[in-house]
Amino acid sequence: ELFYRFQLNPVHGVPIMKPIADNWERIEAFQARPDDLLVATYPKAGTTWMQEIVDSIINDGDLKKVKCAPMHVRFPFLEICNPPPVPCGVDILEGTTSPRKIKTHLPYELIPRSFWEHDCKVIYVARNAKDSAVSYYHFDLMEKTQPHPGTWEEYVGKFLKGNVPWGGWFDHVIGWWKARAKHQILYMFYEDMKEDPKREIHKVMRFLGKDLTEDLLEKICQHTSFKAMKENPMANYSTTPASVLDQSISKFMRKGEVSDWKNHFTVQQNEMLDAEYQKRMEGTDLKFRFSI
Ligand code: PPS
Repeated sequence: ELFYRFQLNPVHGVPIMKPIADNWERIEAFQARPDDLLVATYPKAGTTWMQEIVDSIINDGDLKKVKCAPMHVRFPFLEICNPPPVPCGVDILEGTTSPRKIKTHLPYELIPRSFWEHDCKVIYVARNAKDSAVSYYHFDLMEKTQPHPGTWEEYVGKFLKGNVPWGGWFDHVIGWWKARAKHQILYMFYEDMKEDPKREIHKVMRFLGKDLTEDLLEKICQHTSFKAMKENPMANYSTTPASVLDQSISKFMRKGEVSDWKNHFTVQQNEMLDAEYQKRMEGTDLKFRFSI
């Protein structure tokens, strides 16, 4: 079988899946172009949702274009790397015509410097730690290349220690938050997007320098709703083989809600996370909502 659950190897102290760590020199040397657009997230923060929004805006709401190919083709994943013959993200991107749309889960410190030399635009999406953990746990059960999450109890421990692919949630959201001072970064929150999708899509539109009509905005809202994306084979990863993403275990478009963590965290696990949150967020002006 081509795919198996990879080990995590540290890259500059961040646990990264082995094939990505093995390819690190090429990822680090990646050549960005000034008109590249990066969507950066900690895993499970709403990456795919933002990607679909961005692609819809860039294509002026022309859904025929947006539905032309699965997400990973329209919006390649920068660092992703599997054993040959599957091409790595950097190979795919080198052969992609501009303007490129690029997905990454890399923490700010690991982004290839070329992106900053060209002052590329970045949209970062952050989601509260508890819902991120729940979503990541279910994903790791069904994503067959990532380490097995173990029990939920075990997973909460690993998540808090940052011993999961792409490292710790706290370092990630804080690192990108601080980076806003230096770069063109639009920092978005999953909870805001759930609260008022049209308001948040409008923000993205402005950041991309677009000015779409109210009707088109409405159309994009509909097209990027959880229900529509769950049913859209070009957005729901149903084209990915079950040997990699086994959606009979858990759907990629699983629940799409804020505060599902209340159905998973025990009182004690919740207190543990709250304590860590207090400690780690102190001194930052970054705030998350755990319910809306
Ligand atoms: S990945 O693998 O990191 O790219 O995953 P990512 O896309 O970041 O996160 C998947 C979670 O986002 C939810 N999702 C949505 N929520 C609301 N609206 C829309 N349109 C939407 N699309 C995806 C998806 O259901 C996953 O969250 P959970 O909580 O597991 O349902």
